[in-house]
Amino acid sequence: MTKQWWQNAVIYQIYPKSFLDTNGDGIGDLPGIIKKLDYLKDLGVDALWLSPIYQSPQVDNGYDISDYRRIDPMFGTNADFQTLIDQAHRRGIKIIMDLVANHTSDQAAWFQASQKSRDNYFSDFYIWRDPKPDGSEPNNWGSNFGGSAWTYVPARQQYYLHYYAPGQPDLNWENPLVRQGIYDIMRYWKAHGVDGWRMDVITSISKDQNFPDNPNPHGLKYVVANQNDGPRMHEFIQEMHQEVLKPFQMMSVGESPDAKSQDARLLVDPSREELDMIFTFEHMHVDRQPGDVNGRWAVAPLDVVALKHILANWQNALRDHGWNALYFENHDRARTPSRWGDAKHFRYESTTAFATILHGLQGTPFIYQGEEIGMTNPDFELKDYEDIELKTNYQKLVQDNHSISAADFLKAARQISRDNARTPMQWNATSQAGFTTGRPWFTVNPDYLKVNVAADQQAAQSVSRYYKALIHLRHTQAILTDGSFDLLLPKDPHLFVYQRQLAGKTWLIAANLSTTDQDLALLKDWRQAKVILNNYSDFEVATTLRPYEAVILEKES
Ligand code: TEU
Ligand code: CA
Repeated sequence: MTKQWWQNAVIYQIYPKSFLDTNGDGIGDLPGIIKKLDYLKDLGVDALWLSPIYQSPQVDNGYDISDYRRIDPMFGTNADFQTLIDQAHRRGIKIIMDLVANHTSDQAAWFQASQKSRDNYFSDFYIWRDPKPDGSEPNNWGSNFGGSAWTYVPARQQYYLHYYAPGQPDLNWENPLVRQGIYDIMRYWKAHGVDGWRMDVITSISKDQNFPDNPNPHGLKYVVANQNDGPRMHEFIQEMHQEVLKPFQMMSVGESPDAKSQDARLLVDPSREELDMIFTFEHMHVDRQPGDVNGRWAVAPLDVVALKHILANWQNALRDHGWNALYFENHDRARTPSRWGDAKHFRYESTTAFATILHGLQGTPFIYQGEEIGMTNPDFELKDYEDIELKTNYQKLVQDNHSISAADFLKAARQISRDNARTPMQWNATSQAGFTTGRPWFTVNPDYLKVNVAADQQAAQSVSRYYKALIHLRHTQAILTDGSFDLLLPKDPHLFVYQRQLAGKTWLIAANLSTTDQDLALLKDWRQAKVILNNYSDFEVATTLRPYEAVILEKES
């Protein structure tokens, strides 16, 4: 099978607000991204996914869009974005935009019209329901950002649905005019040169039209559950494929919070003509207590066996029936060395060990800004955080439910909260890490004097040099894109080891994901092997891997 461009690609995610500020207002901007295109080219990435840059009231950092055809002035102008597309293309770098199609901002023209009355052209663009006879919400659905998923509007004497903030009303995909409106937006940006889409919570677009109460095992007032994979989801995605993705040849990677490896094929098997790839959340849940009322704030130590099991299942399930999107970090996830590794004692080693494991798999690797220099979680206090998810969940769980203490919530926030990834990019050791000459919109991680691009590039142990090597392998070694996959030692609680094979070549990819030496007896069969990559400069094939030691070895058969 001939490969699509994205199957040989490494994609870099930019969170524009925190990337580089060029006008001193403390907010990253499009000229900042343009300025760093040579940096990104040098890193070797093939495409950039930009988190939303459209006009937005910023209730959820741009995931609440009020005008899908206009760049938010805080990021620059539409002309700046055109320059970015053109300059990126000149360097052979593709541009992927974030499509937020499950919901808009409440300031979007569609919603402004829709909320006015029950009988205008836009009345049915959103999901409106009558109150219950006692005036309360239509059902017990909860918002991801706390409280009910329904907000009452007196002008209509009805509630509208929002899975996220009240400022993020859910679109009514049952309405064909809504669907065509979204496809129009996609074609508009295609005309400007955009190459593909990352689709925000795309699996939430179809809702059960009976709007049944969610099961309520913990006896809560509002329950967040069953937001994905609604009855018409596949139909809607297939329609989008026919209307836009196929005729305009746009790449797609959909966010799919509930997808498990068994059902992933339904979204990404090419024969079904839906999406190219999906982001699963399954492997993001390997450090939480299952079934806990506090959800993702009920943190637990990393379960390496579960991580291996999940990633291996995805490798096997999608072989010849789809393609994996490989990621550990993004703007909703914490920094891997802090979350799963040891940022204090083994920052370089643990960052590169997890990178080796991820980039050795079949699929398209995604790198989140700062990941390539091993950025870490800041140890903030509660007052320092900005994120609406964190604030609303604190209110709900600590102050209303009393199901977690303030101290434990803070501990969890430092471990897994979304803000960990959103601190400004650390370019150098000058004031504000070189991110801005002004006051940054969000506190720079105090470790920037040590952890920054300039320092990393000079360092003997350079995380970015290691990432460059991984990206180079992805571009030159067919075994990474096509080779078979076999997980070894599935039950070992510390070692992540697997083999890839193609055309008489075998690669052993092995990492010790612990802080102590671990025996790996099978290495004795690899004494003659060629070392493709390693993260300890004095690596020799022995039968022990040191803390977070990682290696890729090659044998000809
Ligand atoms: O995320 C969807 C989503 O499920 C997360 O918000 C979730 O709450 C978090 O990852 C913890 O599990 C997408 C965007 O990536 C996110 O930034 C937005 O806030 C959200 O949709 C709403 O648009
Ligand atoms: Ca700026």
